Amino acid sequence: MTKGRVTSVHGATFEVATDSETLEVRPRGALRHAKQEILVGDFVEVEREQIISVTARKNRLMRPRVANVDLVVLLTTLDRPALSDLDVARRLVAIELTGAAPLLVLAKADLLSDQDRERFSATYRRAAPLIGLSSVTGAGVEQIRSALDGHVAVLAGASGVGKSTLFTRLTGAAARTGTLSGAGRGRHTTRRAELVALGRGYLVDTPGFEALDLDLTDIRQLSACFPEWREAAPCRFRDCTHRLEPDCAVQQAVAEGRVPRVRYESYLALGKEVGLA
Ligand SMILES: Nc1nc2c(ncn2[C@@H]2O[C@H](COP(=O)(O)OP(=O)(O)O)[C@@H](O)[C@H]2O)c(=O)[nH]1
Ligand SMILES: [Mg+2]
Ligand SMILES: [Zn+2]
Repeated sequence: MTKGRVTSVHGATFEVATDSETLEVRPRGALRHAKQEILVGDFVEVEREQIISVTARKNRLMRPRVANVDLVVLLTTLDRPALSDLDVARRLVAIELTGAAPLLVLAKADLLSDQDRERFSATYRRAAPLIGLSSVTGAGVEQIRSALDGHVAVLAGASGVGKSTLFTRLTGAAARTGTLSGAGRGRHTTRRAELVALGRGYLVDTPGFEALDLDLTDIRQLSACFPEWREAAPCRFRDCTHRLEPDCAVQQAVAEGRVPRVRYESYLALGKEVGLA
């Protein structure tokens, strides 16, 4: 019996990378009959060219459908396209909810002044680890490469921020552009994501979170997605929602400028957006 990781799926055939080789295998009949879903990223056990079991996942993304994602690299720009703090906050929350770690990348740094970069960093450096990137000059590319090493990572971010360009710089391969529609391939052709080997890890060839639904039922779930709040001293109430409660350390930190007001406003706006009271 060998263990490996599913890196791509073609029809009923799964490519599984083990420590020493890549296998082309099919699920054993019992797995097929149990309608056991096997995703790219899944760890599986293989015996006699058949997948005999799927290891429990630590997480899964819905878009693209990938299991066991360690890191989501969120690209954002200040300009072209213009920064939306609310969009960045929404995407950071979506990443947090998957259980993957976020890496925030300020892309197209070649278009920015030092002042621009410092302003962005002042707002976001406590939200997630932050790297500046220019795919034009190459600045930050190797730093991103080392941050990804050994992990399964997905690139995410709004259209036009430079995901495909970064993917190509990192892997040397052309990135996929998302879901195909029409144009010769038949309608509703959905590509399956694949894992592309990168150092000792993998980069998913399809960007993440094209559609964003925050699946939240409680304001405290949202609150837990803002690491900045954890850094502020404890509030008077343990279940403080950091809105109108007295002696709220978060509101106080915002008032004193220790926590960026922009991030607090994004928190309030997202709470309203998903209808959390
Ligand atoms: N100035 C500048 N332009 C970039 C950079 N990275 C990508 N672009 C350009 O931004 C546009 C969108 O890039 P693309 O990789 O397709 O973005 P995606 O939609 O996120 O995949 C293209 O015209 C790229 O040439 C960068 O670092 N600096
Ligand atoms: Mg693209
Ligand atoms: Zn509070």
